[in-house]
Amino acid sequence: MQYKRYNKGFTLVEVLIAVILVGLAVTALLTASGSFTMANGAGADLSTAEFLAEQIRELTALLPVVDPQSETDVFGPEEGGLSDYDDLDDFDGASFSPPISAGRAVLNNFAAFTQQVVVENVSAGNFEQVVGDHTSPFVRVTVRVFLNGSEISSAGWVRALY
Ligand SMILES: [Ca+2]
Ligand SMILES: [Ca+2]
Repeated sequence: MQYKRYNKGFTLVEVLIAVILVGLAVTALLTASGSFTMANGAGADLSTAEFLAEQIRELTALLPVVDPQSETDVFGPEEGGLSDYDDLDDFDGASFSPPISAGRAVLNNFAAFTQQVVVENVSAGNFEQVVGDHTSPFVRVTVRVFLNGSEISSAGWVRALY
């Protein structure tokens, strides 16, 4: 007798359990795709930050480590502003917000980002050790990239004077 009842279809309890299971599965899927979207957004910001640090690297790559005229007399900018910067240490302490491109163009599309540049001399035997300005032939450049005031990426590299 009882097996006939099963053949007639699903009981209310079975349907309710199925509905709950489907609901749980959908919730899990939505949660997973939500965190995926958030991770994707953070990834895009990080890619932008790396791109912006790379702009500074490209911009300064062809500049001499010290000023062509004053050489090691001055550490920092001898000239007025960004368009006149012609050596690496001119960029020490510079902060660009909106950030700039390798061609020194203002990148208004990335106005929420800031590039901060630090240029320091480091010991020939240990690039982690900062020494006095112009007292070693090695210079370390650090670019920190901020998004809305929070640092999200940084890049550093070392250049040699000779
Ligand atoms: Ca200069
Ligand atoms: Ca300089």
